[in-house]
Amino acid sequence: MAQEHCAIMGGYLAFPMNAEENSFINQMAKNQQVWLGGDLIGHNGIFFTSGSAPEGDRAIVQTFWRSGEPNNPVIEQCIQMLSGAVWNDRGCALLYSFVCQFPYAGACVGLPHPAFPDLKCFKKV
Ligand SMILES: [Ca+2]
Repeated sequence: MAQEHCAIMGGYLAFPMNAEENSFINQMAKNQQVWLGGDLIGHNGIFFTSGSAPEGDRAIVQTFWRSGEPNNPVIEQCIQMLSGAVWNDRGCALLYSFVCQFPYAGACVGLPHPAFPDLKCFKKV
């Protein structure tokens, strides 16, 4: 559902590709739990990005799992960010806020953030 909501607005579920983006998404989320655009559905136990990012889905290389996570690949197939900008695998059907990422600057007033010269911007929904 979060994924579809972002798509309607022309974006996709945000996913951090490095520590700086991870921290920035956490700031956008006001340090609260949010869904990230990653899951392992149909990927043979490997987490992939999801959500129709322009560059396409890809295997997630750099991770920020909370200690002990991911801990349940059978039931918890989506990724949420917890307070502290650490990740937890979680059942995809649960309802949480989420952060959309947009591939062009005009989608977000006041963005992109100076740290993202590639014009990606992020928006909490
Ligand atoms: Ca978990």
